[in-house]
Amino acid sequence: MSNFKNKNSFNKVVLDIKNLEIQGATNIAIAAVKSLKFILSDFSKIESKSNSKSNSKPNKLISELKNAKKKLFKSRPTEPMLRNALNYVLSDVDKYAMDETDKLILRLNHRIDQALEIISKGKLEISKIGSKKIKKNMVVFTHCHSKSVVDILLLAKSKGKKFEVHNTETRPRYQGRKTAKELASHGIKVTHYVDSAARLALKKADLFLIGADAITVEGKVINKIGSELFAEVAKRYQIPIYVCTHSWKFDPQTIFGFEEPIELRSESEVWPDKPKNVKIQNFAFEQVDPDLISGVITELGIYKPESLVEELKSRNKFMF
Ligand code: RI2
Repeated sequence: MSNFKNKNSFNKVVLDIKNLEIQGATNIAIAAVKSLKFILSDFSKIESKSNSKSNSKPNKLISELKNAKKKLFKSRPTEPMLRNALNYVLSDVDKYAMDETDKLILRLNHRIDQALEIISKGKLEISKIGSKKIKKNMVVFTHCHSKSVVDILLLAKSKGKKFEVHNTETRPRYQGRKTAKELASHGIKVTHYVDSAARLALKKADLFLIGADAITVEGKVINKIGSELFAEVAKRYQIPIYVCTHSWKFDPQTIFGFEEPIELRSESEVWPDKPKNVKIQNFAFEQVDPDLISGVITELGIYKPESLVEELKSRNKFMF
């Protein structure tokens, strides 16, 4: 990209996603789709400068976009929503290789706006459906920071529902603190626990809400490390577990036998000055077995994990 500023801006988004400055699967997908606009605006400038060749072919633009997609895909490996959102914008870009560049730029900007609108409307639907699960005087347990879960709780609060939240700090990046701060700032009573005290929190809970980073064809939900551990405990105390997520978290590649990669993050995130001969395993996520999940709250409605995949095949055809 010729415009150094925009190239920096695109690369900064990739870095911010990688180091969790931009956190949460939905926010990551939104930031990735928006970052394509930096590339398109560079090419618009080139086009307007060389307006003598206004019918230039977009092959350079198309290859820049494909490189950008690869960089964004690599920024966090367990994020099918990022991949699905970028594919929604770019999957048929080769079809327009004979278009004029400026026409393709217009088309892609429109496609980006459509993707952002689908995600935004989906977030609202998830909040509306999920907030109905919050009953008066409930204790809700949650882990990590899921904007989908937080938005459900904030909407329930705005409807005058009285409930409290018990949540875990979520080592090593402490995303649970983000949840606690956000909920408390809206007047929701929050009790915060270290991760290893989650059983004490769950014993008091009526409902367990978590987000998701990925859903596989088998209906497995991949979410922050600790989710399956806490789901096992919740099962023991017969606490219903609902996953709150946009349907674009489904990974269509898992239909063809691909395993969703589980991101392994740096040892230094856990113990910066660890002894040389100590190995640290810092998996960001783990799989939650579909049998432990009461339902998946999506913008399409609430489904058992396995039946969600069938619904997706008819509703999100661009993925298949
Ligand atoms: P929303 C987060 O991962 C958590 O695992 C959270 O449950 C999930 O993304 C979904 O978040 P990280 O970015 O899409 O903290 O619901 O590694 O915001």
